[in-house]
Amino acid sequence: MRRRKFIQKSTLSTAGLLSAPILANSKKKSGQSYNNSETNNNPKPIVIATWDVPNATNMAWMILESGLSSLDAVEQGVMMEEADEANQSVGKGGRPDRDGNVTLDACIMDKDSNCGSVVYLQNIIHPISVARMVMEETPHVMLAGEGAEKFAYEQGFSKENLLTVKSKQEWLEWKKTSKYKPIINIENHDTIGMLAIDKNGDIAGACTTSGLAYKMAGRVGDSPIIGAGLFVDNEIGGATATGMGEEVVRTVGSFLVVELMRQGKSPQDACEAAVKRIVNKNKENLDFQIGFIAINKKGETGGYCIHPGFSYRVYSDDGHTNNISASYLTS
Ligand code: SD4
Repeated sequence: MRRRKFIQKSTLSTAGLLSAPILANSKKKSGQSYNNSETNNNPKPIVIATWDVPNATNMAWMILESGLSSLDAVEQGVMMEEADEANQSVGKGGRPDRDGNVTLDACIMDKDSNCGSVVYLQNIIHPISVARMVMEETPHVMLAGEGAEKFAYEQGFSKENLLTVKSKQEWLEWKKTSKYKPIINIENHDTIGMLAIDKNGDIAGACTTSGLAYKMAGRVGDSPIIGAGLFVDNEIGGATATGMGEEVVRTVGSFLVVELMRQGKSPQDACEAAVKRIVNKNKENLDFQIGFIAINKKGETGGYCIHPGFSYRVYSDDGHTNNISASYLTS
């Protein structure tokens, strides 16, 4: 079992958490080489993220520019949204489940196919960093619920009330009718999935969410599930998803996108094919949103969704843009 304590627990504050992962050395299984037909001989940093999250992509870009790894970039990038109380789908301020508990899911994957994940995590503002700790400090991939929370405290994370006044008020309002529709508001959800390539040409990804608003207690979606909400293969590329997690899980969506790229599709075509796979299984009922974004080893990007309204941020040498995703349905 690998146990490297590279952060002094006693010095970890919220501010410390924000900077700690930058200081942490990306690990481990180094020296693994690939016979890679898609070798990028002139790697240029790039970051792509679901939704219009300029603060997140800006942070990731700064980290890539400074020469740190794509793993550091995606972690620090999505942490911006986890800490942003105004984002009610991620981290602090996330909408609670039907019982009023904010429960968070996140996963992270690096260039060597190491991965870590937390599900149903409460009271911790940065589930993505706990997921990274699971990856780096345990022999496991996934920790859930109380065990994940206990592990986070052992690693020096502090306990925090994640239910903001605004999210609590909205939940109390919802409780008056308690209509349980596990259908995402297609205009208003923003699980943050992020993919990045660093100066070495290595790819990493992260995905973090509070899941469906007012979900059943214990419900977990696609976002912390490697292959569903996120998948990275450093030989090929990476993909991540937002939207109705159950449908992404059923098709192992992000893995599917990467495998389609392996078969020769561009990131754009791969995202489209994966969305169409889901559409074909749900022809009678498309009142849910799915959005995929993808990047390949060459730094080409793509995004596609079912309903109009999804966008994704890209930051590269070419600029920092919000891209309106093409969609299967036009209205
Ligand atoms: C989930 N995929 O838990 C997530 C929901 C989502 O913005 O994308 N929310 O199913």
